[in-house]
Order: sequence, then structure tokens, then C-alpha cells
Amino acid sequence: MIRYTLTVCLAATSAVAWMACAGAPTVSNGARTTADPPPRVVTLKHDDGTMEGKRSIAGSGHAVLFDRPAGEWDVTRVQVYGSRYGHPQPPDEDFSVYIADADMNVLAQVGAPYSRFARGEWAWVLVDVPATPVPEQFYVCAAFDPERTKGVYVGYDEDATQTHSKRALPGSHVADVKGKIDWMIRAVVTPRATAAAATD
Ligand SMILES: [Ca+2]
Repeated sequence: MIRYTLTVCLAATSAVAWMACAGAPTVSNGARTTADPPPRVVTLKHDDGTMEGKRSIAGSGHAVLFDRPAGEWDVTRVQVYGSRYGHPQPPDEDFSVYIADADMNVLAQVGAPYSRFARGEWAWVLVDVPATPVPEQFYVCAAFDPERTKGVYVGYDEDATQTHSKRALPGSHVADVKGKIDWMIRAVVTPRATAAAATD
């Protein structure tokens, strides 16, 4: 299913920076008619699905700025394309995922086990976050507090025409990345009404 979903995403590349590519194989490219049901979830992304490089950032994190669709949406999941390095045994600790506004004020923070990332193997790691309402623009930031013996490389895409990515830690700093790269980090958003119904 994941492979199929990614195939749909890749095949649906268009001028819009977002598209539906989770749940039902609905592709939203602006051509929907009013007769179509609204997509249940939308995956926001800037990367094209192929990695040109990787980076681990000591003392910082990997942040990507997204534009949500019009209306009320909650972030419900984050996807990070990464690979763990260091000791074979993963550290017994969590990495952090932040949802933040465009000024990097934190809206939500969740921890997830480092062991989600396999050592030396690249994969999209999914991190569920409590449904978090987001403003028109928002950051997703993943921070791994890497050291020589433990860390996660995050893949980046070099095919972007402009970058939406930063080196950042909420409450600490927001800095430009070198070059027009985008971290391979995606945000899954759900319409507010659907999110509320799902928790009833
Ligand atoms: Ca690429």
C-alpha cells in the first residue's frame, strides 16, 4: 500500500505543492469537481521522492515550512525519510518532532523512539502527532540531538527550485540551509471536521 501510495504521489507531480496521497487513492490536483468528496487526508510535501543527499546536524534540527490547504486543517502525522547511524543498538531515547508556526513558536511536540529508524537502512518513518490545528504556514521540525555514536541522517532533495527548509531548533535558532535543498519531511493534514469525527 505504501509503495502504491508513493507511486500515486510521484505520478501526480504538478504545480501545486500538495496532493492527496494517503487513504483512498484520491489525487487532488485542482481539477476536482464539486461532485467529488473532499479528500480525507492530504500529504504536504516539497520533495520529489528521490534523495540527492543526506545530513545529520549536531545541535540543531531539520525544519520544513509548509502551506496548508485553504480551510481548517489539523496535522495528524509526520513522515521523515531517514537512516540511523552510530552504535548498532539504538539509543534508549526519543527524538523530537515539533509542529510550529511560521515564527517557530511550538504548537505541538511529540517524542518517538530512536529505534524507529533502522541502522543503515533508508525508510519513511511515520510519527503520529495529536491533531494539531495549523495556521496557513507552519513548520515541521525533527530533531535528533545527534552525536558521534548516535544520530539519524535525514535525506534531502536537490531538485527543488527554491528551498522551504531550515536548520532549526524551536526556542533556539532558525538558520538557512546551504543550497536549494529540501529535507525529505512531509506533513499529513486532515480536515478539522473529519479529525473531530474520528475522535468521537
Ligand atoms: Ca530528488
